[in-house]
Amino acid sequence: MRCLALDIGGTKIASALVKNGLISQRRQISTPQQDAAEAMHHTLADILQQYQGQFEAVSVASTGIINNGVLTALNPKNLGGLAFFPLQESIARHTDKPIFLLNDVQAAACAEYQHQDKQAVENFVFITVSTGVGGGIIQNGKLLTQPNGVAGHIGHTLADPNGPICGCGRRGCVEAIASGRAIEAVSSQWEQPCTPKQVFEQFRSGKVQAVELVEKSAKTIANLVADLTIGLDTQKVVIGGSVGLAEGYLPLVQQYLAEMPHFYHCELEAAKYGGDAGLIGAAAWAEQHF
Ligand code: ADP
Ligand code: BMX
Ligand code: ZN
Repeated sequence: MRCLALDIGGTKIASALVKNGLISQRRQISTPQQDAAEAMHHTLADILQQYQGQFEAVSVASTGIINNGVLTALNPKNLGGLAFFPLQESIARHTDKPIFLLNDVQAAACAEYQHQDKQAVENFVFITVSTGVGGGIIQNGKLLTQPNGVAGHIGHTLADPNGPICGCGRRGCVEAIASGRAIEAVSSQWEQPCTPKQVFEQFRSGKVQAVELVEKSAKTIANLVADLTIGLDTQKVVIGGSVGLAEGYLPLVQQYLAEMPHFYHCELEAAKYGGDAGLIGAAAWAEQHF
């Protein structure tokens, strides 16, 4: 089946045709941050138009809680204030092909789990460190999506009760400390304001304030991995997202995890599909449910 796959994140929207796990005609645009609902309707219309006549199904991996065809943002700040969006209906205006919807990180988990030895790894988690921090949990070989699409929102577990208020309204979430947006919230206030990409360049050249900021994020993710391991008997964690995949980040998470008692240890690696895990996973999900 030829699938039009979309990956809607807080920073970028990727689209591509996927057949037999192979990507073609990949495109990428920035996620609208102004008049977010109207802009999202237009963006989806444009994408559907670009690929018209070339697909048998549409599958969307999107940031947010995806349930009953609707996107509900746990952290609306990640989507230009968009808290609610009728994703299924918006796409159905432009195609009569079947439509499949899934959270972006649940989709990435689907993609990466395809490569695991299913006998050896029954409990698996994908963590993205990107605009936010998200998760896709596979338990006993099955992706957790039911009953409300919420499972996996581990970016909103507690990292520091005295930490900053998260966009979800709770204080001290992992996402409020470790995500790209959290890094930017700090680095944009520096005497010489920086983007997260620049923070990582400075981290790699040893600049103290950048090293401290990246270390704080990596330590928070290492603790999240430890909590998953001890709470769910997670056997392997794969990391993705532009922060998660930034050079030097994963070794730091691995180092912090290795410093913990052995009960908390878990195999950790980078996403094989890199920034395409959401697209590949969306297509795989559609194949499984076609
Ligand atoms: P999305 O959240 O839309 O899926 P990404 O995975 O690209 O998108 O994550 C976006 C976040 O990653 C932003 O906060 C951005 O500033 C940050 N970022 C982008 N490129 C890099 C990089 N090379 N190194 C570190 N952080 C990056
Ligand atoms: C947020 C949440 C998750 C999402 C995660 C990563 C919203 C809008 N999104 O925790 O659903 O999976 O971010 O999303 O509440 P990304 O945009 O960083 O890829
Ligand atoms: Zn939160």
